[in-house]
Amino acid sequence: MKDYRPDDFDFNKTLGEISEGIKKPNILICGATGAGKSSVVNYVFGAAVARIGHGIPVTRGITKYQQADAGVVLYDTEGYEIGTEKISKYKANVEGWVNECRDAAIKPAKKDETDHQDLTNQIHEVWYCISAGNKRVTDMDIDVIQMLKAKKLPVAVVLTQIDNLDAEELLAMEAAIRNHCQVEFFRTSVADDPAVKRALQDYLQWDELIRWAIDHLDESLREGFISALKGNLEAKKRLINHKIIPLYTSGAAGVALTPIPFSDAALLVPIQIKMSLHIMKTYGLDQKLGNLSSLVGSVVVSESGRLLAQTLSANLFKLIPGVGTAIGTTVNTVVASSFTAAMGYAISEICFRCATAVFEEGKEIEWAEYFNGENITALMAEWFKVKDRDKRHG
Ligand SMILES: Nc1nc2c(ncn2[C@@H]2O[C@H](COP(=O)(O)OP(=O)(O)OP(=O)(O)O)[C@@H](O)[C@H]2O)c(=O)[nH]1
Ligand SMILES: [Mg+2]
Repeated sequence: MKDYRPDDFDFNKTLGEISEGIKKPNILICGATGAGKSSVVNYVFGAAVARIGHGIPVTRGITKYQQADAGVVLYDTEGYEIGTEKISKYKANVEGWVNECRDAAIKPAKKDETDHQDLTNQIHEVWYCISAGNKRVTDMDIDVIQMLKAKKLPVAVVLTQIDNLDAEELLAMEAAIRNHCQVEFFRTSVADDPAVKRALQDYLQWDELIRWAIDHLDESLREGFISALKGNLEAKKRLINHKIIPLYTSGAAGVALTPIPFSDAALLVPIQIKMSLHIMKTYGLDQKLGNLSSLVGSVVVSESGRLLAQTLSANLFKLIPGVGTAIGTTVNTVVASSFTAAMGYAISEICFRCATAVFEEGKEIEWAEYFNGENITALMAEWFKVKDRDKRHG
């Protein structure tokens, strides 16, 4: 078997290729000064996505935040102060910008062709922040929201700072939004006082806001959005299982379309490395420690051949239908794709555990205690057993 060594791979370059392949949704963040726009963005995506001073002014009053390694592009509008003449300028600015994006997105059609919509540049959805602290929905808010709706943009109201008002006031604001804006709204607060958080927990709708945001994006833009989220590890796991791993299992099957001798199984290693880095990136672990990528890559490189041999000798593939009799001498499409799927499952589980420990429990962890051959082997065996059970139960 060709001896791959970790030095043969440029892990950062592979991570760069993965980033380039992910389409990013453009989200417009609107609302008055102090409404809590920046707080909402930091809460949902983490502070790194829209760091102060890292934005590019695209037009007067609108700043674009686009980090190379983040899956979303945010357009933050400089808020208006209630009761100033800046208000009408705000609406004109936002409208002008949305129009510009839309015009840039419609490519002139060739003869005999319908207009081709390029998704890249247009605004995909709007989060309109209204502070509950102000206790009212202004005419200005209503006006801008109606303008955006008329442009057929998905608009959600993010009702911010709900820790700043009582239940009765909250109901009155919600009625105002329902009656005058006719858009979906979500109650939020970033208050971090434990007693306030406990009191609010039944009212907060962060998860609903995120679900709305995903549902209103084109399928092709969802991966970028989900990978940019802070936390939300279950949503990330679902994305990995349903979208990311299948990408690589079909790649692996392609390599083995003509069954490859067992001795060439290392041909699958680059696919498995890229898949592993993709999974790691989706959980946000690539941000955590620069050389984690090379650790993960190295484990995959050094373990892949051994794992395949071990999986074969433990007869785990027999649990998978369609492997046939060639087993032992060649790797066919079923072996290649199920081996890759099992490895994807193992890496995803390990990353999930790391991300939970690091992001949710704030622990300092020893990466090698998670990413090692033993853990990968045990989880891969688990994957084969689950497949076998699924098979037997129809
Ligand atoms: N109590 C409370 N205060 C909040 C909440 N969200 C934001 N704030 C405070 O409100 C102020 C404004 O919040 P920002 O997130 O900066 O508001 P913004 O809309 O980005 O403001 P501009 O960028 O100036 O337009 C800050 O002092 C925040 O700490 C919240 O949920 N509860
Ligand atoms: Mg701000």
